[in-house]
Amino acid sequence: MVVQRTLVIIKPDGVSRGLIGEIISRIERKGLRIVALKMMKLSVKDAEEIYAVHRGKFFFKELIEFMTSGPIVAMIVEGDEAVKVMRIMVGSTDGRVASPGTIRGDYALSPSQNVVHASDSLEAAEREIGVLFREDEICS
Ligand code: FUP
Repeated sequence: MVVQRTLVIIKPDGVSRGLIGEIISRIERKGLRIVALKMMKLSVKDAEEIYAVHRGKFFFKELIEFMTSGPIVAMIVEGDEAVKVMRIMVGSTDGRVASPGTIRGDYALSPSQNVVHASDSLEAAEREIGVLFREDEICS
């Protein structure tokens, strides 16, 4: 067993559409553990840090505007191979082609407003968690 932590964000569209409970339920039912959780409004600086790898790409400005457009729910999810497991549960980036049964496949119809974020590697998870959470906010 390889216990990992990953960062999951319910994006502004997920929050405004009332999907917080649904997404948290799926994570808990899977057997993953939420060890930190907060609703917040992302600052432009934090959004740019989380998506730093996309700086300069054609969709970057729109992505930052979207991620800072309303409240989000940020959480740290822990469990066996949590990074990979959450990515599978989230599904492909483009909601139009994400598989049914995944969060994006079931709730998104957009290539950009796709309800959730989940870190794509252990290194990214550690970095992203550091952007949004202090050590004393994590309940282990
Ligand atoms: P993902 O890891 O599936 O969240 O996707 P990426 O890291 O490749 O992209 C991050 C976010 O940028 C996506 F959730 C949506 C947005 N994006 C676009 O708006 N257009 C694109 O062509 C690619 C990504």
